[in-house]
Amino acid sequence: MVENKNNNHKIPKDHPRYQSLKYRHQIIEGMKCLVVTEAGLIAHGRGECFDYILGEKTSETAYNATRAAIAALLLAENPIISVNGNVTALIPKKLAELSNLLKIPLEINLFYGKKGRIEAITEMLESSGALDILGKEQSKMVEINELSSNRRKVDPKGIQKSDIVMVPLEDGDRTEALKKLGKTIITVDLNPISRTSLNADITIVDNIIRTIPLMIEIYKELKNFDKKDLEDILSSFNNKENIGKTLDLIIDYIKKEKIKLLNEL
Ligand code: PTJ
Repeated sequence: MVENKNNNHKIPKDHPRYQSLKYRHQIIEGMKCLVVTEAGLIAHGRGECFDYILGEKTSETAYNATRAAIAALLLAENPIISVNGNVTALIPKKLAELSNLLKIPLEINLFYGKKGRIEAITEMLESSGALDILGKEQSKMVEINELSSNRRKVDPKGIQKSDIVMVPLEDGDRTEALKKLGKTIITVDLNPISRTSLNADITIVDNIIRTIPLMIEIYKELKNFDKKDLEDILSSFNNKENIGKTLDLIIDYIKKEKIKLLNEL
């Protein structure tokens, strides 16, 4: 049973939408302590909608993209995982575990730079066990000229010097700007046709709550692979083709739901 501190209503574990409600309330609680921005609630709802029409499970295409992402991160020289409010509120412990295992820093990079948010996110990540957090000291940040949003402020030890950036739950323009700077982009986005999804090099169309634990599992499998095997995984992955297959999955899912509905008539 999860308590919804919002109105003292308890969510029973046997509720058919238990998982979904649990994460909703994590986002709401995250907003109350400044980790999540108000717009983060809307972003979460948009994600839920796509998750619904993907059957709320990791597809084969998402699995393949996640495997390619781990291969790319293991081959990278200066990889970095960019984190925002939603990602932190949804899966802080596993995020910290992934960062610590792969020895990849987490860089806090926010679209909505409200006072107190960086401190709140830092606290949540640190108390979840994250050992290497960048983007904490605004005075030490440098600016990316290609970007006008708050996301232009990056850590010189992180995103600025990175070769690969993982940008989960991203809004529009940053992927394009980072790509202009020659960086390889991995994203996690339930919307397969968002600008970020279409512009990234590796697009994982899945819920971040499933992706991060899966990344840990796949890392354990690939960590002793040699360079050549990792390069083979990467070169056999085609992002555009994979997104196309994901769109087919959505079409098939809707068609199946339609057939079920018509058979019930
Ligand atoms: O914490 P901040 O200030 O950096 O702001 C973070 C948000 C998420 C509010 C900001 O980046 C934003 O407005 O993002 P967008 O433009 O709403 O895009 C977020 C994308 O993430 C959308 O395509 C959603 O479908 C997708 N998304 C939402 N929840 C999930 C998700 N993808 C994967 N897993 C989710 N749980």
